[in-house]
Amino acid sequence: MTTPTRTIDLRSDTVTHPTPEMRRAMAEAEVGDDGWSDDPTVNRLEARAAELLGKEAAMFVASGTMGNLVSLLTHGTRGDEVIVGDESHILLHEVGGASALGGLVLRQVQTEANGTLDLDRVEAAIRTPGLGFPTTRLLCIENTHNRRSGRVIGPWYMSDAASLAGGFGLAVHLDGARIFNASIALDLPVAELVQDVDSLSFCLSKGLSCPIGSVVAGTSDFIQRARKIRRMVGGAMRQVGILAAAGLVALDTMVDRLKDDHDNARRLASGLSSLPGMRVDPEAVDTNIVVFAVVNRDAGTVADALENAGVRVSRMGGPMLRMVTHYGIEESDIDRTLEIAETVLTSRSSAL
Ligand code: TLP
Repeated sequence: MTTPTRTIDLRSDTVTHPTPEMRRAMAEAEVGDDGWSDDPTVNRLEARAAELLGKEAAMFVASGTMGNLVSLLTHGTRGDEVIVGDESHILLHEVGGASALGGLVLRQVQTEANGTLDLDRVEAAIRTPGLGFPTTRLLCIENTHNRRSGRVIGPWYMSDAASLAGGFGLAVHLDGARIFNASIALDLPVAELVQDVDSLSFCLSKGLSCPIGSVVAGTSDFIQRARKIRRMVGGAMRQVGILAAAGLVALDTMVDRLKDDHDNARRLASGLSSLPGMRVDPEAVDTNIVVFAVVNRDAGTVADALENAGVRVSRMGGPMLRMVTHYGIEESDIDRTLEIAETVLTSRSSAL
């Protein structure tokens, strides 16, 4: 009997499992009713996150989607306009929640190849005070940028974007689901990357490997108002220190190792770039996400063939596929992935 080989799951860093230390901390967490702000472990996580991010306050939420939704609903009210990138997660992957639940209008600006929004285009999208226009309330930036292959955006851009927005009375929200990846890639403290934004959310449940959870941060006033919105959307939880305990372990033990994921992603991208029928620029891989195009073949069929051979990837629409490196994926898995990809791409099967 042959031993079955392990599937290499590169669909996302959301597939990560908690570390043994997290599981222990979760089992032993001191808890209370967070609906009454009584959970000491949640309070510790929120205080620690706020300190790390250099913000006045922070709040635990169930997911990145909830973090963005609550932030947008705290910034704006029905009929207000929010500027988002046309390739942003908020626009494309959050079920239109800000519009459906909050009545916010999402105004799209083209996303550049490096994940930024061109500031001249942003300025052109900001409404003048005319009677017939919605009020532009907020500018959203995503760092790292998911659909732009995990590109990082440096503090210089954040500062220019914030001063443009501030000049027109707009706030800035950062979808920083993977902001710790950006901090590691740029070798800058995370607080420096977020100092110019009014609010941000980051995920504990992606590269940081927690089972559940994200954190929203901003001024004390913002977080106080956001707590009310969180409750409105059903996100006030009770003995949630069980989850926050994993978050504390993640902030202590899982940030520095993101560098391994970035090295593995670079190795993957450079290997893929030498295979026939793949279009990928290894220089554009800053962090743990490799988005690439399949040329002259159907991307869905290639994804299925990879999966049958033991490598799971995610589809990004059209010819685009995505592989994401994370805790649990080793250098040897990358080499195995490249071997499998080569076999799949050089196969003469008519299905491909
Ligand atoms: N992204 C997921 C999918 O939804 C695409 C993934 O596999 O990458 N902001 C960004 C930039 C994200 O990439 C994600 C998740 C979220 C927000 C939402 O986080 P969750 O899944 O916790 O709601």
